[in-house]
Amino acid sequence: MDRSNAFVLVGCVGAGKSSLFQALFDKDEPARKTQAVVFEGDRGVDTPGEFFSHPRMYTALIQTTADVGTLVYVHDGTEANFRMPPGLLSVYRGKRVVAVITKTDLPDCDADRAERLLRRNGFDGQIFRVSQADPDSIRRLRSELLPSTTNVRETQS
Ligand SMILES: Nc1nc2c(ncn2[C@@H]2O[C@H](COP(=O)(O)OP(=O)(O)OP(=O)(O)O)[C@@H](O)[C@H]2O)c(=O)[nH]1
Ligand SMILES: [Mg+2]
Repeated sequence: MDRSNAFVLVGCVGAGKSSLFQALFDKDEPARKTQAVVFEGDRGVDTPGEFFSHPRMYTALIQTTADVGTLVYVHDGTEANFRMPPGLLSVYRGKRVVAVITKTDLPDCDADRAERLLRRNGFDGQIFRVSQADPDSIRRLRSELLPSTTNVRETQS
């Protein structure tokens, strides 16, 4: 399967990857703890936070995402620390890399702080802000990551 147009969500446990994944693909099952890599056809991949946080899982993460065109780093907007494993982004040279700051609806979310954190750590891609409570924020991101959503439905049915 050609996943060069697909995106993969990576980021810490609880960052909001699966909630975002479900919303991007317009599903309404609540996100449960992700136990394994989840593929949505040739358009998207969701990964468990453990892949990102545990060095012994990097090989699995890198193999899973090798053929995917866009890497999406998902950062919890309430989180003041940057836990991106050193060197991880350089593995993805040649891919489009974007970041998403989640949970902007929460009072302790500080999206500006999160954005500064990413920039300070050398992240120079596009940064999006989303909230599960703001459908427009999801729509904006969907139009970037899934430019032809109608085709997704057609190929799946
Ligand atoms: N308030 C609020 N809560 C959110 C948002 N996005 C996710 N959450 C909550 O954050 C928690 C973790 O969300 P998940 O989507 O399961 O996180 P994950 O990154 O997939 O976590 P793992 O699968 O363990 O790696 C859940 O309780 C979600 O309901 C958001 O935009 N706003
Ligand atoms: Mg998950």
